[in-house]
Amino acid sequence: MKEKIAQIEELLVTELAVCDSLQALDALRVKVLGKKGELTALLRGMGQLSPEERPVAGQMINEAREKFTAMLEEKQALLKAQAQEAALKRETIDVTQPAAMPKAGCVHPMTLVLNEVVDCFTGMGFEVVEGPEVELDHYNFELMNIPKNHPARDAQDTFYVDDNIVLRTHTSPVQARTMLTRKPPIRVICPGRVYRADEMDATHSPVFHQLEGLVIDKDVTMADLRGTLNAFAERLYGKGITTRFRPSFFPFTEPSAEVDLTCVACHGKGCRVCKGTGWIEVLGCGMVNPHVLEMCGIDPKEYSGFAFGIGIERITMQRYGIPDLRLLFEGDVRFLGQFR
Ligand code: 2NL
Repeated sequence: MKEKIAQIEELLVTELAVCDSLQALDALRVKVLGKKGELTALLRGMGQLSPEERPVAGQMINEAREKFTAMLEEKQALLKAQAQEAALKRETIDVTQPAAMPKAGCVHPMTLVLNEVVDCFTGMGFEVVEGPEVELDHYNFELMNIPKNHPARDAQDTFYVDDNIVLRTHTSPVQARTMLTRKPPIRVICPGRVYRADEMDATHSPVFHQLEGLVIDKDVTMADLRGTLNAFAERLYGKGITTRFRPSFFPFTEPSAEVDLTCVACHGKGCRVCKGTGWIEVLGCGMVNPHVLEMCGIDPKEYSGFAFGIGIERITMQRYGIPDLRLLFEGDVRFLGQFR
């Protein structure tokens, strides 16, 4: 019996020495101490012993069981400690490594320009007003003196939601709403998205951005309009930049003008940018048509006003030399990343 136990111990010692995982250790435990294990087999074989031998053999087996169990547990503790150490090593974070910098975004060129234009006018005492992009035909067209059958409200140009509702084609309806709800003096700018049923190309988009301005007070004249726009031109483009007014037509202003700015590239000498003229077209404006004032609840005998409309895309493209409008809408980070 002693010999058999010694054999099992020898086996256990040899296998423990090469055992390198908790699973293998458990298999070894089963092999030695399990129900069908080697030591248990000795216990079963005790029936063949004489009654005198049995208690001695039983005690030897029990002592061996305790000893083997202790050996297995010692090895288990060792393997667990090794496993934990390996895990710690694997999961170590080097807190002294430099962090990967997060990618910073940047402001869209349209927003940069819009902010500049808005700052320029708020600096002169204008207030920013916004309004709905889905608008009643009445505010978008009727109040702007664009009667039924006027070419500007042709289905080719306007997105109709239904007979009475359109996607606004300019921000003028915001100003119409302002006139209807406030008393002069009024000094507002209305920036926002506007819609025209155009095909997308280098200079057209079905959605674009406008900023309109409106001033209504007693004795407002074309000189005030010119002075305001000259101040805008100098503030945005620098000293020495001035405006040139050319006669034009809009249904909502009378008289109306297209406004050119001294070419910023050549300061009026004539170059490729201004096609040799020394001037660049930037906006449309005029004195508010008395009929428009009247429809918007303002007495044209008491008050007069001027208004202007600026295309933000056009100013942005001029400012940064952007050749194609689509670059402003595509959101390509290779393009946008240049404006930081
Ligand atoms: C352009 C022309 C313009 C206006 C917009 C306006 C608004 C009211 C009354 C009268 Cl409430 N006029 N807005 C006036 C003249 C021109 O825009 O070429 N925009 C890009």
